[in-house]
Formats: sequence, C-alpha cells, structure tokens
Amino acid sequence: MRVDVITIFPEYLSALDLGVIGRARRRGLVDLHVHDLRTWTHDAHRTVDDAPYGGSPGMLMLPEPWFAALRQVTGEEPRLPGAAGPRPIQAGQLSAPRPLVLVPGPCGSRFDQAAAQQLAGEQWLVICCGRYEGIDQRVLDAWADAEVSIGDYVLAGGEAAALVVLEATGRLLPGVLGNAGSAGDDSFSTGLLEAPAYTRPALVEGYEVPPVLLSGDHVAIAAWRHEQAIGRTRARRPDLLGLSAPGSVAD
Ligand code: JDQ
Repeated sequence: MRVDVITIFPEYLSALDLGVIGRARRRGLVDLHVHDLRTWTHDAHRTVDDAPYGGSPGMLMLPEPWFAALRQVTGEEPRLPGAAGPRPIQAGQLSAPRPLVLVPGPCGSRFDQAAAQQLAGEQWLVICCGRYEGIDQRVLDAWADAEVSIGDYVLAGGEAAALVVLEATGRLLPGVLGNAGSAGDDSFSTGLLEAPAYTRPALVEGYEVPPVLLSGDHVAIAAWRHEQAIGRTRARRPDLLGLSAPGSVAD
C-alpha cells in the first residue's frame, strides 16, 4: 500500500518508524511519504492559515496550498465545482491505482474496525491533516473521498487521527502481523470484547492465573474465554450486543 500524508508537522508522523508499521515499511509492505504542506506556499512566512469569512473565532487553513499539494501528490485534477460525490469505482488491476483522499475531522463519519478493513483493501491512501479550526470547505469539496472521525472528542489537528487510521489499517495488510497472530480474533472483528489474558508466573504478588487456563483442557478454556468475553461485553460495551447502556432512559 502507498500512503501519502500532508501536514504542517511532518515530524509528528515519526511514530510510524516504530512498531509493526515501521517494520512493514522496512519490509516494503507500506510505502509511506510524509509531505510538509508549507512546501506549497510562496510567501516569506510560508503562510497556511487565515481568518474565517463570516467572523468565527480561530483560523482556517488556506485552500491554495492544499490544491497545489494535492495536484502534485495525487497527479490528479480536482473535481469541478458542483461535481459532488465520491469518485467512480475502478476495476482493480486493470488500470493505474487511484488515490483515496481521506481528511480527518470531528465532523467525519466514524472510523471503526470495518472502516479499517475497507481501507486495507485500497492501494493508495492520501491523508490530509488539518490544524487550527480545520481546512477551507472547498478543499474537501474538490478532493476528499471521505472525512473520518476517530471518536467523539476534539483533537488539535488531524495528525493523531492519521496515526490511528494508519496503525489500525496497516496491521490488517497481508504479511504485516506475520507470526505475531492474525487480526481475525480481535475484539470488534468477533463483535465481543476479548477475555482477560495472563502470562508467567502463575502467581504474582498473591494474584493467581485462573486455574482453568493451567488445566490443559482446551474445550473448557474455550468455554471459559467465551463466557468471560460475553460477561465483559455486557458489562462494559452493551452497545456491541445491541443492548442499551445501564441507566440510559430507554432501558
Ligand atoms: C482537525 C478543530 C475545532 C476542528 C483541526 C484539524 N475525531 C476527531 N476529533 N477531532 C479531530 C478528529 C480533528 C481532526 C482534524 C481537527 C480535529 N482540528 C481541530 C477544532 C473545530 C474543528
């Protein structure tokens, strides 16, 4: 998978040198390019922001550096004004890969495990990281295929969201996890939270490992884990079971 990230803080993405994504890059499974948006400014101060029309607090990102950056990075032209909607569906290997342009933002649709699975099927992602109060809407209208929110809280910019999206997506790519395990049993793939897990020693500071895990009875272990998974999910994330939260008005 090729990934381009456009940001005013390229060093923020240095976390992607580490861990499973870092290893995937060194093995050639992920081809990551991080670009400084200020490359596409022309003034002495390399300005990327200005005050919003209509007078709201804070600053917005100027459209021109984004149009120039996206033209160069994608090699494509923006959608014409009024031409709304997603890009046309492409036949997989029969034509050159087209970039999927993602813009993190608090108004985006929720990024979840299913969204990560979808992105893991793409050949080329371009992630546009805003700062300040966000990016001029015309950049999104002209270029964005999707706006994504990683959760119901307000970040100071898109970089942390880009890290989340790339870590969740990258670990699903073929060959990335290797022997460390398959992603198929993860919470949110099974629809249940995982059972608690233990390693050596069997006794630490008076805390024991549940005896069934030491029993060697794999049927009993599987039954215990399933029971734990259901109990935890009901207690912590009843929404995953289609139940309402305890104390909610609908309950
Ligand atoms: C940006 C901001 C007030 C935006 C600027 C760029 N899930 C999620 N929460 N917050 C973001 C994503 C996010 C993503 C990109 C961002 C926040 N901000 C700050 C502040 C209004 C809009």
